[in-house]
Amino acid sequence: KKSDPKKTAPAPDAPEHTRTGMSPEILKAAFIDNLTLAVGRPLETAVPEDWYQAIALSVRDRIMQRWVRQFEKRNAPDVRQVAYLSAEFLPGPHLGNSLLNLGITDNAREALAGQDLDLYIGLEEEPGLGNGGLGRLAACYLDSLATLRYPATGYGIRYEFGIFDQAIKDGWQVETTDKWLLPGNVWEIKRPNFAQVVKIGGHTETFTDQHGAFRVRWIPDRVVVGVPYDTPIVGYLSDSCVLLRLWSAEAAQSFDFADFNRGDYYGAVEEKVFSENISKVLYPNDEQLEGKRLRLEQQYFFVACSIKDMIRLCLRRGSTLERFHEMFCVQLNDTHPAIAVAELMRQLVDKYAMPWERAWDITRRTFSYTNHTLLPEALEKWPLPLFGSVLPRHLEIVYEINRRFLDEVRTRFPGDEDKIARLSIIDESGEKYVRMANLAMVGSHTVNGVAELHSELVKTQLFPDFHDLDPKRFQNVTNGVTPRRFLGLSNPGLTRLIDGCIGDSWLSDLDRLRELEAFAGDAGFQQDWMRIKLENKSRLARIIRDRTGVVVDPTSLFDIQVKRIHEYKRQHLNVLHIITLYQRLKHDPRLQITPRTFLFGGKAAPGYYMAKLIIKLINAVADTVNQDPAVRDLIKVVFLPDYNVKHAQNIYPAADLSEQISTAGKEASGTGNMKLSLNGALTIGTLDGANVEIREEVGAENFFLFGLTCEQAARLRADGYNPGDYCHGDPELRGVIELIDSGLFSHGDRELFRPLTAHLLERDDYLLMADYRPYVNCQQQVGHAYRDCQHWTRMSILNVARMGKFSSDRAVREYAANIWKLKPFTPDP
Ligand code: NBY
Repeated sequence: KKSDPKKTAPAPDAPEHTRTGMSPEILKAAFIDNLTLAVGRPLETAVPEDWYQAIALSVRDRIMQRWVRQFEKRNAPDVRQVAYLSAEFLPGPHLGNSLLNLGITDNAREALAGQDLDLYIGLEEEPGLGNGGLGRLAACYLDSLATLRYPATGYGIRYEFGIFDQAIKDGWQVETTDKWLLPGNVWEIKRPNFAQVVKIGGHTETFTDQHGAFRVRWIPDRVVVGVPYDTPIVGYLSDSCVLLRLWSAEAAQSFDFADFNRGDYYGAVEEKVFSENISKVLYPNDEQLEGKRLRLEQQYFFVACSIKDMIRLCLRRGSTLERFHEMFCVQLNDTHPAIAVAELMRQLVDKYAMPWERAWDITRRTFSYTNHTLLPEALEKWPLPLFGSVLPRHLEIVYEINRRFLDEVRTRFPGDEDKIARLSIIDESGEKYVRMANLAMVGSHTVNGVAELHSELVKTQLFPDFHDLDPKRFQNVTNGVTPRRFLGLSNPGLTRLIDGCIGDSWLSDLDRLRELEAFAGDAGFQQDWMRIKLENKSRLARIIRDRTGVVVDPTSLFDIQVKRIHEYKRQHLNVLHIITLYQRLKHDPRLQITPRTFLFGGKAAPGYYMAKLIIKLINAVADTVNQDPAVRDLIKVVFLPDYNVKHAQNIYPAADLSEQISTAGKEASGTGNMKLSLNGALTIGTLDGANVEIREEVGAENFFLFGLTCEQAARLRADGYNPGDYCHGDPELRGVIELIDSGLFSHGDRELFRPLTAHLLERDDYLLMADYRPYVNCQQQVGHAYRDCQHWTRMSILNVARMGKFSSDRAVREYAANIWKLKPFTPDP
């Protein structure tokens, strides 16, 4: 056994500041101080919520110490930092993770002698400021940026209401508002002194300045104030922090604005309410755009605040804006912040009177853009009249950017007007739109996809014309996940076992997990491995029972699909398999199958009818199957409501099988696939997104592959796909569809699921019918493999051992080296 002493308590020879204030004695004093001074509670009457606050504040104090100590390093003249612009961040509860990253979990436990730290950690409401993978990825990257000591800020929106809470009533999803701020948020610090004023609407005017130059000014019809709230994020066993700076909209109080509401008190109040609307609520759509004015205002609001903040910092450090791109690189997390391209141009040209060419050069050197989707319905475009009415000056700037860009294109491809129409930032094929992806492309020096396959498709399917123009601009950075939260924090049992085997440096050097390969065949190690998985499953079984009333057997195969509900992710293909097993058990009362627990979790966009119907179908099948004595408890189906980061942390460690079954070519990367495999689940999956690379890493023999490849899918569609043929040619599949249509799962209602089955038989955009038989057969192999405990465990160990590549540390290093050209801080002496 190797051991690495720095894991829990900083070693005696660790840098001074990482040692002080971390002992159990000092932590205890800090908890009590904060309980008294900040929470204002006598020890005797303190309730768990008070303790949570006191502990969290004490932890925040220690993070702030690191933040302040870094001030000079951060502000040194040659330091370049990355601004990660994202409309979404899904950090998950902070306390447990911060304790882990500071290396003081055990000391805090000792300081609380006898009290239940886990109870306090469990009280924290998570900031649900994102929809899914994209928001969670941003949070993983902040963890890695801090851990690897890169200078960075995450800029986003402090939504008052994050992603809705999901309840299930009568099998249907019901949404309620997420009130994450109600109990207060101890992690954030309001910074009113760095507030920014943002203009919206109105018109533009031209004028001649004192030097006789032709200039434009924007006369808005509204202004709002953006107030930043800062949450420092500490790195793992690092003296480094990054900042998550989220903007909240407030009314402009002192702004002497037009005279229409002078003396009009109620008008002024209305104005206030109006302003605050901007950061009120997160749009709960993933992969489906909602062309609402308020959404565009949100995007512009946080982007304008963030760009102005960067300009402020640049000038405060004594630099001129000529060097803006040397001080900041800005990563656009999808196109949601793409308006930043036009906003930086506006600032440089209109406000700082820079010549266009110079400003454009700086802008192009500043931005890079990450694409997260190929789905056409998810590509952002704004109707031109709407765009112009919210951002009149930006529309002019976009036109000018486009004019100059298309002039260049014309000289390279003379006469190719079709190409020009495809490249144009303005879609003029019918009703006119501003294409945000084209704006992001034109305004960035680099664009990247999020998995190798996806990055290829970005070049060949999504932006072939841009690729023709400048292939060097295209890169791949395969996504990664933080092993701190998703293994160290959420799977302490497995973490201890791994520590005991290979030492504990793997948590910040995930490639070292490879050393586990040597133990994959070790009988004793396998025993421990299985015992921990069973403990994790038993814990999840209790949570399932408490939250849904369903009793599941922890020794059954835990077959898990947790992610947003979407047709392309094919939760309903999973359901077709469940019904297949059900049908077999009904036909043959003595059939032996591997006992399974099917677990689903995920939210549907509130306006996405088909996704909601899929949730209803899962619950309907669950009700029928779980009750039916003919099933003999061999299969259980559970829909765990309100899937979020907190629940995910309980689910991943308990998974045996990870369902990654999207139609090939549709899932950009996936990150849940990585988290599940990192916790020892085997994957059943298609060759889509990062599944391809996961399979490459873990070895084909440790991965259950099925289904069409993306080339085969394309060919099938091109040749004229007829889903009905598959159904009629496969009696078992036909039986499954007929069973749904019979009303068996819907109290005799034969119409309820008809839209779903009809779609599968008539259109089947996501090729479920074509992939059904390969999937069901592959699942049979899974069931069979699970019966060989030793072999399964060996595959599980090898999956974990080979997950090193999928650390967000690797991904962030790639961004830093290849895109941002960023250097980490040197550690304190
Ligand atoms: O980004 C996801 C991809 O589907 C997944 O494959 C990938 O691993 C992950 C990280 O790269 N995309 C995603 O989560 N997208 C959204 O949440 C989202 C949110 C809002 C909007 C669009 C997409 N929107 O248009 O408002």
